[in-house]
Amino acid sequence: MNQVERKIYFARQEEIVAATDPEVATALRAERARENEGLELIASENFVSPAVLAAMGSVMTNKYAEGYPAKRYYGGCEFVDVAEELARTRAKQLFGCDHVNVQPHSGAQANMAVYLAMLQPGDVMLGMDLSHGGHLTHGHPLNYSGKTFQVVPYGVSRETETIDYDALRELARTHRPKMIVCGASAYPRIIDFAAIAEISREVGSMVMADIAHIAGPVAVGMHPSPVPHCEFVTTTTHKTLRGPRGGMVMCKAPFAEAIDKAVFPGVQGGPLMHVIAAKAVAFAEALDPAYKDYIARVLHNARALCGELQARGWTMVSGGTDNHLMLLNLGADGISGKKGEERLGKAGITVNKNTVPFDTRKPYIGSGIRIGTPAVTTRGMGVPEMKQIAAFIDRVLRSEDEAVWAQVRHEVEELTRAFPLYGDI
Ligand code: DSN
Repeated sequence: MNQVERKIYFARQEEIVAATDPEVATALRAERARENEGLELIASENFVSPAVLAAMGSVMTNKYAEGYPAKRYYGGCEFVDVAEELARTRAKQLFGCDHVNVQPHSGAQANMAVYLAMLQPGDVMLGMDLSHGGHLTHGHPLNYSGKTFQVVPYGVSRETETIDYDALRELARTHRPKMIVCGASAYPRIIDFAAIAEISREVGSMVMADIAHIAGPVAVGMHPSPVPHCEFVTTTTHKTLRGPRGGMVMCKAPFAEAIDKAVFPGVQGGPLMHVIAAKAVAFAEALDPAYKDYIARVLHNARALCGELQARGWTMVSGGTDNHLMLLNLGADGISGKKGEERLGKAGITVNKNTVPFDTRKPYIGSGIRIGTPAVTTRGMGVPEMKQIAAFIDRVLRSEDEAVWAQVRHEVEELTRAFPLYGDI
């Protein structure tokens, strides 16, 4: 689809909505303009292809299909079965797993299904602390995982700000968890899944690796895969994987039945068949050699952006990045992550505030900002643009002057105009 065709396609889509609901159509148009005109640096966001979007906005949203292909509780499932089978086959090919369930509506529900399948309330679980880069569903006290299981958090070392595998081993030996949960939502370094699996074997526990953020690099072999080492691997499908918003669970063959039962009827009812169709499309795209090239550019851009920010004097958690994201530590005495996020937002640069390891500020304020390159790379940006973006971020974070932020916003719009997304508005 070329730019003109995209423009017509999206204008038509909005026109169809506008005929029934002008208010929602206005919001759709405004969101498309926001995505087009700004710099999207939220590490967990991306821009899906028109094919993925079209599959999501398709008639498959009309269909109830509780159950699994060829074993449904509703009639008329022959075509949604095709979509789900394609998604399953392609996911297996992409990650080399024994079994996959593509029905989880989100990453949180994928994780919940694994816990439901394998753990009993009160069981001991090791999970990475949210403030060290983990995830709410890895045992945070405010999340069902933390409320249901006895969670022992692990984290990064104060010196290196990278995962402290020795401390993790000690915790595992002391607490003998039933499950070790690894993976992260704000961790810029390679995760040694083989080492964690070795610890789990030593203490007789299982491992669940949540690769929501790094699924893309894992799929193309640019991050070590947890699949050979871990009993369970969960992911979302919309981050580096660049598919529709959703989740999935991969597992070793002996757990296949338990996982399927945990997803349905355990934690979910009817699957979102339009989203599953879009997952199938996204997996086909990820199997194309062009996707490997895309991930290589995401990683290259992250290193370039990180290096350029460091050269301008900014501190990065762990001193750099090996993946698609970096965590800029604004410092306990500097402006907060919240202020940084707000300021950059005024300049048309979207990031999210984040705690940094051993942060003294609350999560809603935070001392860091998380920055990722998947979305800007999808737009076609490369190293020269990363240098420009680093300069924008530097100017905005160092200035109290709204006029400077407005000037950067103007320059951001100029830059993004050269990389149109979904057709110009
Ligand atoms: N909200 C996701 C992220 O931004 O990383 C994690 O669930």
